[in-house]
Amino acid sequence: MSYDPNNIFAKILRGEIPCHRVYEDEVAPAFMDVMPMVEGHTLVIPKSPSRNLLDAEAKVLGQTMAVVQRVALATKQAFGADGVQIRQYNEAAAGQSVFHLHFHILPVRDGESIRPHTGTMADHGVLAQHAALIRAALG
Ligand code: DGP
Repeated sequence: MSYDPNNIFAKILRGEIPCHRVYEDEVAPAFMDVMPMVEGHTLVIPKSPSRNLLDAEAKVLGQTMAVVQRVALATKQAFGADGVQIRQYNEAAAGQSVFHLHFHILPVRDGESIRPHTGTMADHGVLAQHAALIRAALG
């Protein structure tokens, strides 16, 4: 299957759709997931187009993981989490619904349960507050 440049994350990258951005460099932006599985659920998406990990360039994967690590540390600090889960889905059969490579960052506290992947839309005011916490942690 080929890359569709009209997917929702490509539109976010082009600035056609708003998002609650927490970070951006030449490799990848990070922004709040609108259907968070936990408080602070953030997405990192490389600027370079690929459907998912399976068709991404190895160099892009390496560069993107450095951003994932940086944002993971910030979400952990911002939400007082005890750990961070990284999730990434490849193709619909494996749970992928947006076909531009992305990494889910889930800061998790001890004993906290993670909501289902296909959740409900969060309040935008709350997402804005959470994004501000992560930006502050990023310094
Ligand atoms: P998946 O492709 O299954 O890894 O999940 C896509 C995720 O993207 C899902 O957690 C919900 C989130 N999402 C879907 N549409 C939007 C959107 O327009 N903006 C943002 N920020 N997140 C979105």
